[in-house]
Amino acid sequence: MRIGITCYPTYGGSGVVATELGIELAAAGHEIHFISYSQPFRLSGRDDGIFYHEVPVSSYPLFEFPPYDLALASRMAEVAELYNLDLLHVHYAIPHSVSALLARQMLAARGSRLPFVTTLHGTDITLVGLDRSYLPITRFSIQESDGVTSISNYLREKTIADFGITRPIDVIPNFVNCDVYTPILDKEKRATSRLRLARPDEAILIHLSNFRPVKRVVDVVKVFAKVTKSVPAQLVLVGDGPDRSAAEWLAHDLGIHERVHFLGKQERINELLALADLMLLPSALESFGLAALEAMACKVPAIATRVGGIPEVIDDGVTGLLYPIGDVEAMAAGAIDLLTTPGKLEAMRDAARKTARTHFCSTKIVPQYVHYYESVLAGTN
Ligand code: GMT
Repeated sequence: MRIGITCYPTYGGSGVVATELGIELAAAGHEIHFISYSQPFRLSGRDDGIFYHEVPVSSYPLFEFPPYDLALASRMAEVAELYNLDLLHVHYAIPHSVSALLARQMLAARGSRLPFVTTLHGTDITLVGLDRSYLPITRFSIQESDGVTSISNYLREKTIADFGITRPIDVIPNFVNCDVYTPILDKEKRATSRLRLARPDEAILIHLSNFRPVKRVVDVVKVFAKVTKSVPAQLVLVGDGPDRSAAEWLAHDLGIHERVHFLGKQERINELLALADLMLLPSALESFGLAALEAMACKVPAIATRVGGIPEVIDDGVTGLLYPIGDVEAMAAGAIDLLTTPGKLEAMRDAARKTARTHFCSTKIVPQYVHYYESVLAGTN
């Protein structure tokens, strides 16, 4: 198949899923065309079968807000025609599904068919999409999509309830490449690599996000401050965003800044995750929690919140621990218990990897997308 993919190219879960999907589909022999305002950050630019088409957005003194959604629709239609695309797959409804709808209409007027699939990821439904200025058009473009998928049951139910969507929505969960996101089996190699971040007797806790308010990064530092009073440990924070400075100041004010490492945006996240003992993910909401899944595949269980789709990924007490939002006391107690009770963390590490492998490997999930595309093209979805 020749598939056009549109996503936000920046640091964010929906862009990660879209990019990894494109890479997997290309490896399976499909031709993938990314259409976005810049190259998705996980694309190397050298992958066979993957093409990138930039969307130029011209400015003009009259435009206070240059209309990206229109430029995107034009480029989608153009790329579809030039490269004979079979379908478009857009990730994150706003504004991508609206642009895809326009592109489909433009091509229909020229006698060509361009069905599009919208994948709902999270804040497009739970936050931004609910804003009155976006809700009617988001609802319309979801309803009019040729196929709609959601990354968790939670998000599917939420979309139906809050947007009154009546067309079918299929759940295709997020996935991870279990050969790339994998534990370091060689004990000596792992121990040597960990020395870059911690002493041999110290635990490594990790957080990975875009540091938006919904991630509650300040809670990460608060939990760690309590853990480090009982257990020798280092905290590694990967990513960047609006709440980074608040977290940096808190680490400083609590006098733990020498044990808290803000690494910023990193490329080989799999290698960092594999060095950690535990992930901290105290988000106010996650429709799925891709970061937790990536950690689990590396044998790193997460201390997380019982919100949104997280319970669909983490089995509380078996593959991680779940707590109410903001309960830093309990999260710290859970982490300390895991790190100090002999055998407990090891059992959870094994269970986390097993769940990732059994339910969420790309080898299992990507064929579901291919099957879904086929049903959209056949009009049977
Ligand atoms: O707001 C974000 O966290 C980014 C957002 C995105 O779409 O880029 O992430 C959402 O999609 C991810 C990939 O499907 C999910 O793993 C995240 O749980 C989800 N974030 C939220 O629901 C807050």
